[in-house]
Amino acid sequence: MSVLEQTASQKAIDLENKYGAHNYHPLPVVLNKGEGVFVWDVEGKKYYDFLSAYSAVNQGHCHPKIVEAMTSQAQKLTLTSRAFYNDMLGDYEKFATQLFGFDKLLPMNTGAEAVETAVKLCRKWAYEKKGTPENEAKIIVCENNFHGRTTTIISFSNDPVARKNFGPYTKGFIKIEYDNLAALEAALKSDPNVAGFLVEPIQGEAGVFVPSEGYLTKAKALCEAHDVLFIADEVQTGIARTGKMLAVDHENVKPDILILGKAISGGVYPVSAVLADDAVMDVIRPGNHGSTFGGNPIAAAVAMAALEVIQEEDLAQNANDLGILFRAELNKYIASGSIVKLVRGKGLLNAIVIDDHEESDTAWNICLALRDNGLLAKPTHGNIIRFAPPLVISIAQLLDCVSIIISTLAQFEKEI
Ligand code: IF1
Repeated sequence: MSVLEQTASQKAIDLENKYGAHNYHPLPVVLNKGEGVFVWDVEGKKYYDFLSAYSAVNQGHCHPKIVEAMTSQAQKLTLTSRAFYNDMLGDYEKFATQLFGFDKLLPMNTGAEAVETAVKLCRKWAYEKKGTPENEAKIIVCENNFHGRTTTIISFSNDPVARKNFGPYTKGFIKIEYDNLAALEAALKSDPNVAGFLVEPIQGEAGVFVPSEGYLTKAKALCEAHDVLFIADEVQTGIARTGKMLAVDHENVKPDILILGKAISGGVYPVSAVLADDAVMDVIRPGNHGSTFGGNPIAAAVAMAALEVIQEEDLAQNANDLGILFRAELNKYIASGSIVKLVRGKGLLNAIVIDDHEESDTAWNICLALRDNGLLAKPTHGNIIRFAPPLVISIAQLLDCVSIIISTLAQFEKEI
């Protein structure tokens, strides 16, 4: 790499450091092109993307069908607001509600907005349908959850970095241990004003924690028994990431409220959605909720194309099959090495746990070395590295990535 080329990366990094808020600590790589499972940096180096923008780019970078949907709609009509109808939203709502099996869809833009929408919907349902005294509704959430960054959402986070000094916090949330049905039952019994249970079918940010077999089924049954809404946050686990269209599909559980985001647009445009049946969604009346961009024509066109790609390319099956291959290959390495404690995940949402203390920078250094070896990944918490490639990855590409990961890990074996 010549000195001139090197300044291209450093220039971009320096600009962000000088003019951008420091709300992230990115891996030092500056990307300017993406295609399928690959991204390129400003020096022209090619990488496998093993983060997929936190599972927003399940269909692969710049998927031609999704990009075409965006560019073609962008030349017709981009935004009307919801003050008027547009000719794309109804088709999208019909397509998505039939695909996921719900009566209605409320369109928003980011995952956090969709989670906030679900919280508001659940509370209003409780007051107007269940007779909960106003302002008394409670929503059960899990320890180590990640549902977004708004003030209400971080009010029920237990991550001090995401929460501290952002108070005063929103009330009305009860925290329980994840994957603990007894704790859920106790919380349901503890307060007649519990309105909902908000849960990630797999806890992504916490470190890809897959709950016990049957947890979602029994949790939904407990909610039903207590007339409480089961709210599934599938922003990260949805859209085929875990080997089914939705992670709840592994147990054939239908949530009362379904939250989608990220890959519902293939990472081409901010799109999120909240789906529910009429018995819940009909508490929302004109003026109760909305957003300038929610349900805009581009979002509708892009989301339909992105969801069609998932179906046409059978990406859920690919995620399922290649996830099994990935974990099998990593487990072979783990049996022979010592630096990795375990690999866990479902479909192509996986993580390895480095056998080191939480505060160590080993996972970070491994990700720097992976970058040098042509694969981009990032630690979640401390010693956990998430691996989540686009679902379009082929077997040959996956095996190529496995050999990059294993040869990189081997560089660190003696360091621990
Ligand atoms: C960041 C984490 C992942 C999510 C679930 C809602 C949202 C997210 C299950 C909110 C967003 C993103 C946010 C991004 C990094 C990334 C992330 F590390 F933060 F936790 F994926 F694990 N529900 N997750 O995972 O959606 O508003 O971002 O569209 O904030 O650093 P959003």
